[in-house]
Amino acid sequence: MTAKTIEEKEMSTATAYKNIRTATEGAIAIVTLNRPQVLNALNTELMTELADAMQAFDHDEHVRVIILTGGERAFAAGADIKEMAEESTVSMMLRDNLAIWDRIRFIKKPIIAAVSGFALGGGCELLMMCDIVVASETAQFGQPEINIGVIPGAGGTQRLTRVLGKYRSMEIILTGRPFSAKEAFDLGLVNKVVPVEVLLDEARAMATEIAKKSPLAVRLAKEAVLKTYEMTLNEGLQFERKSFYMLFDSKDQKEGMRAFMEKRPANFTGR
Ligand code: DAK
Repeated sequence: MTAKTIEEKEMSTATAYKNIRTATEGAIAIVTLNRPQVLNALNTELMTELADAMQAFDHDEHVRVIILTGGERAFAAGADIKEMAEESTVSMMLRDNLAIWDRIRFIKKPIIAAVSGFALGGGCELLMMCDIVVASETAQFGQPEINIGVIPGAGGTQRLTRVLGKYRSMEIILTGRPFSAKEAFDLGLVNKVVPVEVLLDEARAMATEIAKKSPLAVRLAKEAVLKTYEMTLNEGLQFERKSFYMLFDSKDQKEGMRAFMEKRPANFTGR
């Protein structure tokens, strides 16, 4: 992959979105949050566009991996406080933004978050809906909702606790304190911390590696790992076994195993 920037590539990619940018590079789709003037605050319009774009890439057979990123200063500084400030319980319930967020939760293709700068509140929750997180050394994480009189509302209390355990998660959510990329790495919240200049290249390298695999196997592997959160060990093991057996009806399984025996790289077609 050349060091071409996303911006350069996007000049040839026309999109109708106002708050995000999208581009494809072969089998990799890149979605960039783009409201820099408010540090990519996640308002309803942006979240709707994000869910639309993610779903479109999920249905696009040429795309195998999605990278979700923001700007250098902010991945996203949370849900848009100005949009929410005067809402009531009823209006929040009627607006039902969680339904939009859920559309991202159900994306079947792997999503790699490439995070630089602020990833706070809903921004941190958004990256926790991704499957792999690469962070720049300047990334800053946190669940600061407690500072504005609310609590995390898009999965923070649940997903952060599953990753960090009760005590560390409790401290982060009750104090609202931000934490660095290094701490996030030590806590197991991010896969890798890299200099900001190579953040996207690192995400691309991971995406390129995953894009070479059988998309069917990748899809079932993602589904099986996520089942850990919802099933008992016994149910999860049964789900895994059935998914494993299912793959033996695919051309990719035959191709993968034959390629191994013939000592050549496999060419997976997703069939
Ligand atoms: N919302 C709206 N605008 C924001 C924003 C936000 N979250 N974060 C920053 N901005 C805006 C600022 O207002 C400012 O705009 P202007 O005043 O210039 O018009 C601009 O971005 C630059 O920000 P600052 O001037 O504040 O920049 P600083 O470098 O001084 O500070 C900061 C950066 C990130 C530390 C600070 O902006 C900050 O503390 N931001 C708020 C962080 C925060 O509290 N985030 C959590 C929000 S609550 C749900 C889904 C999601 C959620 C809940 C439910 N459902 C589906 C049910 C999520 C909730 C949240 O995320």
